[in-house]
Amino acid sequence: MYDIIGDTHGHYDELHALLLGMGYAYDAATHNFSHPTRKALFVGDFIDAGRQNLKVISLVQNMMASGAAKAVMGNHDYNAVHYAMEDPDRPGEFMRRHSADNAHQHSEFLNEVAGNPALYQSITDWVKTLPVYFADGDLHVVHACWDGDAIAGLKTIGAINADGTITPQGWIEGGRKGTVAFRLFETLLKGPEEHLAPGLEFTDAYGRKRTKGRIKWWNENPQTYREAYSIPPSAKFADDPYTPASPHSEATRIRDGLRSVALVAFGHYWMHGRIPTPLSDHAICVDWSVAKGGMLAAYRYDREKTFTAANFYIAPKP
Ligand SMILES: [Mn+2]
Repeated sequence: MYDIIGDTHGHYDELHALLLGMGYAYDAATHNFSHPTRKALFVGDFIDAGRQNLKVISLVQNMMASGAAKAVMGNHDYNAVHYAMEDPDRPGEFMRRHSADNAHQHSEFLNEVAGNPALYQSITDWVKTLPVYFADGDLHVVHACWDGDAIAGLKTIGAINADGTITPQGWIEGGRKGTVAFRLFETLLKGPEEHLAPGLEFTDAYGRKRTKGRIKWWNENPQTYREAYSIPPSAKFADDPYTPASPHSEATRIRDGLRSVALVAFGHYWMHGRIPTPLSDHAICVDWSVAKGGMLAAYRYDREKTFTAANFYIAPKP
């Protein structure tokens, strides 16, 4: 069955150790891993932060080509395509701005492809072959947030194909702020935010006043604001009883949609702690922050009906 592997962010040595530790065999001649009975299933975010972006990418490419792995696209992978893509309406400009912040976030990857435009192009072309979601039986996998309405909506407007890959039109609309496609891709790949109930405000880590909260969409029945949104403990209302922001709350809509989804696995949320645990019987995050001093983790799925902490696997230190 599937070994669901968290965000790698250019950390090849940890990935190599993780796969060896799970019983995958490495073939140095082809730079490929395989397992007799299992498949790797990557939740995306292969690049940025770490210094071994190309080794990670080429391994995932080889594993997918040989049938040893499947993968969904992460927001860093998605951003890489827009960063490299010229805006058809504004020649000389790119779909993702080459601002100092964006360039910095992407710098380790850009350094590795510098001077090799053919390789750079081949990698962004490969990212375009990745679907934005994956489902097999009970198991549903997406980089940041499972939202069945968003997936259906992207199909309806022609932004994704039946297999979950992004259409040429989807790539263009997804890069334009204010479009439906932009918002729906952001939900799936970066996770949803919404305005808090009127009057609620908190100060974020950068000292900015915020009235929007990042939804902890996997919490089925949040009792407090802290359980409903990622907000700092300093927020005065963190432990107040939670009420939805509005009758049409985005959080409520996504939670309602999850009732028809048996199991959901995702990355993206930079989990912390020494021992990975499921978020609930039905939800796991496999991103345990290898790129921020944490660890690379996998969840070894065997078609169980509920997730269990015992099935998490952590890479030995390489
Ligand atoms: Mn991410």
